[in-house]
Amino acid sequence: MMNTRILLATCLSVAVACSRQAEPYGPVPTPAQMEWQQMEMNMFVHFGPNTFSGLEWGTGLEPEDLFRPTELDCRQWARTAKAAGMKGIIVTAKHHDGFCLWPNPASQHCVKDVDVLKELSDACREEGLKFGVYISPWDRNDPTYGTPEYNQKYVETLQSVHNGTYGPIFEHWFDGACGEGPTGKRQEYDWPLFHSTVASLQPDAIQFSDVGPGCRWVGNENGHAGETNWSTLNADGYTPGLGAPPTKSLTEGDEDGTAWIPAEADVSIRPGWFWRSSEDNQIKSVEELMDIYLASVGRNAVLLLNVPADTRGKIPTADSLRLMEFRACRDSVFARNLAGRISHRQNTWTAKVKSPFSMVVLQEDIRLGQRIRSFKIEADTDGGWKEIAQGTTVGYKRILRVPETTARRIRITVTDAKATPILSGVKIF
Ligand code: FUL
Repeated sequence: MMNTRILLATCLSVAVACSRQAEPYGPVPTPAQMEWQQMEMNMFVHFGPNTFSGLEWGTGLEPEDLFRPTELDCRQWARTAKAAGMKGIIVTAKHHDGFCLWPNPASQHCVKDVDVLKELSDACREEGLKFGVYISPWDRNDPTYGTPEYNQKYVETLQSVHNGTYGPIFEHWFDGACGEGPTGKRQEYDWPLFHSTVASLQPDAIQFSDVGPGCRWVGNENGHAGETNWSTLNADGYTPGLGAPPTKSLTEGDEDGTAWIPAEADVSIRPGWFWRSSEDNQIKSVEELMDIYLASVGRNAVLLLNVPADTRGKIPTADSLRLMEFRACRDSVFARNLAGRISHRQNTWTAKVKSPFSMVVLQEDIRLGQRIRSFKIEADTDGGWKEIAQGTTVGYKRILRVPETTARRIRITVTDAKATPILSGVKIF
């Protein structure tokens, strides 16, 4: 009887402890958002009439035959992205000039004898990459832009891309930009209709915009998330574009945000988004790319790195080489985890460590919600425990570059959290 009671009590307390631990706190990612977050780094490819005109924002008046790549090779894009360590490619299927890189039944302003989306989606599948699309709502070519009719055309455009012709689409980019100016056309976008169209055809597609619902713009085009970066956002009452949340919320999220809308940091490897020969010598250095990586992936965001295709329809050799150097650099920095077995007591995690080290990588189990508000990192050096870094949020991944440190042990203490903190990873490099 006694044993049974003890057994029962033990079972109960374990169950309580486990269920308490496993209880999610606040908003949590959907399985598709979780998968998306784990991709960490994707390639953006800007390609279209602007590649041939040298403009960043085409006028929409470009003749269709301006777009004439001489050696279009989407397999080369996919091989390059894969070798660079990217997990997916997002292409500008339609930029602001309205030109469609696929034969869009809802538009006359399209490619004539090639379907770039077909080539690229096939290439991505062959290389094991995911395929995504950017389809600009702002359209400088469509004569109906500025009238309710345009919303219907845009929906037909979405349908023709998301109807399965190009397989599963992992991310849909709703760009909020519109440069019409005070005397320009004003379009009342039917955002709920746009979002529900994509959701009904591709339920797992992460919908990017200033307010999600899948992921949010990070509020700048430098590839930098905030040092504090919550994956939660208060999106109610805001819309993409002019009605976007304040930049601080985009960059840092909202600690008390009611929806899980994590940040995506987009940036170009060149000064412009589209290729132009005059920028061939301005490709970002490996140091710049590493800084971007640490400020995006290292701050709980997904990095979307733009590498534009040239007039041949290929990723230029110089950009591709830089991507390989960037990969080699990451591989060497993160080659070997120097942390030994980790012991955990309350809000503190301690590990033996091989020295010297200069990077600390922390991860929270975000399936249970983002909880950590602040933490500190200490090293057990010859002079005793010494604080080497402190930070605010962790989220899916936080990478801290610390002064090169020689120590016997390392200790991470969560100094403030919304609920019991759960670190799922502590690695030292
Ligand atoms: C912006 C656009 O206006 C740029 O041309 C570029 O496509 C960038 C990624 O988004 O809003």
